[in-house]
Amino acid sequence: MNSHINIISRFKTEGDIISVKPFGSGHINDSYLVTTAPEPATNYLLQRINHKIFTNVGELTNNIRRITKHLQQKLISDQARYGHFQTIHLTQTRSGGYYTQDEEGNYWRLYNHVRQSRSYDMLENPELAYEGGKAFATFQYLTSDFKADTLFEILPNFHNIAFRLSNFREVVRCNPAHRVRDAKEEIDFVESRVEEMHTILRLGELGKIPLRVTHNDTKCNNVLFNPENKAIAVVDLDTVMPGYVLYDFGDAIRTGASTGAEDEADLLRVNIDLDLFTAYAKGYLGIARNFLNTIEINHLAFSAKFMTYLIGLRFLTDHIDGDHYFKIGFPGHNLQRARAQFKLVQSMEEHFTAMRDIINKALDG
Ligand code: GN1
Ligand code: MG
Repeated sequence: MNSHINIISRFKTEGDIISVKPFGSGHINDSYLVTTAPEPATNYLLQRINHKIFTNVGELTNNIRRITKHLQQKLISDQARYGHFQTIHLTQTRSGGYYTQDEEGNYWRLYNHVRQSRSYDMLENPELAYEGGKAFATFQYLTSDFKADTLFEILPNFHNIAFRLSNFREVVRCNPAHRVRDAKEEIDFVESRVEEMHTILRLGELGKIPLRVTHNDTKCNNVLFNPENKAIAVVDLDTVMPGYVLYDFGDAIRTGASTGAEDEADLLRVNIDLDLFTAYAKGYLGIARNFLNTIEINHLAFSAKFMTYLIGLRFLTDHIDGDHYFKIGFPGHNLQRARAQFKLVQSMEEHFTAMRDIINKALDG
């Protein structure tokens, strides 16, 4: 805690620090909740940025500053409309920047943390899913007048299936951790769906779906809820980049409408939950139907299948590569995650007609 306090002291904070504790379930950065007293002094989220992945911390910070400023301005100018929706923001350092580097070369930043807020690794009921859908649609709407191509592309090709498949095949070919033999079934699963999974990329290349500002990590635990379980903010802004909204919709369904955890070992427990899917789609489309085009709308159900496949593919690639990217809790964790994702893809395949019908109904309702 002492070294953390030393880092925190470089930022312009309010109140006295009471505790600094590991926080959240992110797979990339290290996060700590910093509580302060007396109320209403701000609480904070201290983060050590994984600079092996986010190699350009300056541009990363610049993107976040620009987006959060934009959100803040929109929320202030139309408070009545957005009610309790708010944005997180970076805390300034005493020397005027928005991150600091320690003696070992690690980069640190400090966000405000909304008091009494919480997030869910899985959405437990349709009311939460509805709120989740509203939150990500609101984020998209609020950033719809922000010029997407002025954002720095922090992680190029992030959801580009051709790029991800080419990495995957290269890792399978090199087999650096000798894990290919035990992942045969999963490798076949990937290869048997390759054609269909290029759909969104092709639509983009044909100019049928626009590049917009997208969040690119719309896991349901990136929505903050207040004690009344109303969604109040979207967090984790590292991957805000130009992208297709289908990526954001699909990724949210992957975690927000599954009956199992992202790394559930018992695959019988992993299925698409159509009630959660219905609720999310209603919350989302209530706002987003006003700005999405028909092709985007027609591919919403598919996007859930696609993003679940894509993230499963990334977990599988990292497993075969020897676990260099995602933090793991135990050996084989990435393979277990990949299996859970692929089971969820299968469940979506089985319920695909129902998923499309749900989208169509949500459009009318
Ligand atoms: C990573 O660290 P976290 O949990 O916010 C990853 C996402 C994946 C997600 C899977 C920069 O996000 O793309 O969807 O894990 N972030 C990065 O849970 O790769
Ligand atoms: Mg993230």
